[in-house]
Amino acid sequence: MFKDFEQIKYEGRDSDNPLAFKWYNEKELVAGKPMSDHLRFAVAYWHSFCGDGSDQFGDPTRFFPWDNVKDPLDKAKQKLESAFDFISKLGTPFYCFHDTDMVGNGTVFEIEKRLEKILPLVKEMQDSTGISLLWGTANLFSDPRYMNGAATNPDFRVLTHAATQLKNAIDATIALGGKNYVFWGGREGYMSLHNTDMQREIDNLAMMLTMARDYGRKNGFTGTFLIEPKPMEPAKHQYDYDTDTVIGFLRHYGLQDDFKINIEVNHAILAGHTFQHELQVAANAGLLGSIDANKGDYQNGWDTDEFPTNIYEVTEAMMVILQSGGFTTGGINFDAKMRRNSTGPEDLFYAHISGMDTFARALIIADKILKQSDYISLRNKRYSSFDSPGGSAFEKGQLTLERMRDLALEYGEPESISGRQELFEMLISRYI
Ligand code: XLS
Ligand code: NI
Ligand code: NI
Repeated sequence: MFKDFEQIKYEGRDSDNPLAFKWYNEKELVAGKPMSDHLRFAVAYWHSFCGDGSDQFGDPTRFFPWDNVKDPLDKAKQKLESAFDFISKLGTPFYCFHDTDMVGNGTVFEIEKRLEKILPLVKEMQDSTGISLLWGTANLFSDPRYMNGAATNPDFRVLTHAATQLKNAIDATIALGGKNYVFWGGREGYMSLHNTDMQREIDNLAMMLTMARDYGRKNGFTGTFLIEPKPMEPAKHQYDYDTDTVIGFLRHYGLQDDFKINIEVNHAILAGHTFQHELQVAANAGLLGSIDANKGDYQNGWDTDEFPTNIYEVTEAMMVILQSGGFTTGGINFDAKMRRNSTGPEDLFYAHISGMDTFARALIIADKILKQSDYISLRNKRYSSFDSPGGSAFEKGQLTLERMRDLALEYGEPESISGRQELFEMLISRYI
């Protein structure tokens, strides 16, 4: 599928070549590390090698050379070869997949058999190309058996099938040396509270995640388990609503030492937050794991999963990521799809090159803002009164309300101090 393309190279910002990087120069050092170590890009198997452009209103607009191959395993092999050819030529160090992206749908036991057969080939591909698995996951939302949820289904028998797929996807992730294992709770939520025992469903979700954690650890998985919050779609309400909700859930059920958060830009927007907000909440809790990079649409209310191009939004994000110390096992997965009317294989290159350049450029800008501008010191200065004897006694828990009243008397009416939001924004625009 991609045989007419050559290795994508860095040509610098003056290049006119759409099949070259203008900003992403993997070896270039930023904040003491090569760009590739900061960004840890991954290609998503589902959007790139399964997404055919179809939507609720129309048939496929994109065709793959393996579309008419009958045998599921032959199909999986052809797809695998093209996928690794694309990823190698693009030069991202990682990829991510759902079990069914790789081997197609079927009963959980058919998926199990096909996975068993294809895994040695995937391993070979990884070894010969040097591409690694950022995360694996199970698709527990597409098959009709999951229409009422997977771990939160009211029928226990469905949970046993979900668990089978989950076990096999964890096995596959371990066999392929995956750095993380992701849970996106596709249908873990409800459509109507009238027919839903919410508490029981959430308890059952936690039980399934606990079993997954224990199974993974027992079998040598040393990576990170990740939960990817999303407030809605396909369910009306999803239990992993946003980062704060997931942090409360993880702490309540004692999962916070093994799980972190995988934050997706468009999901943050659907939850009524900014991407920056979700990243900061996760960073505060020490649970910022990985990100699903894309771009939402501010004029509508669904997950459009566009490729990221919003330099302002991504710069804000990179500032939080840099300040939190960056990724360890996580990275930047392009959970993004081309528009329905982008139909050629070259479009898949353009989409990824543009997304990678956006992040690379934002990384450079964010590093400069943090290092060269007054951004950090201006922010710290707003809190400097907490370094006074009174303020620091308060933060250490040494004051009472009575003593606070005495201090109020002593200080007198505080003069107003500007928050200077426009100055902060000016700094960011200037460095962009
Ligand atoms: C869907 C999710 C999904 C997860 C993986 O909205 O983003 O693609 O990332 O199951
Ligand atoms: Ni995602
Ligand atoms: Ni999404």
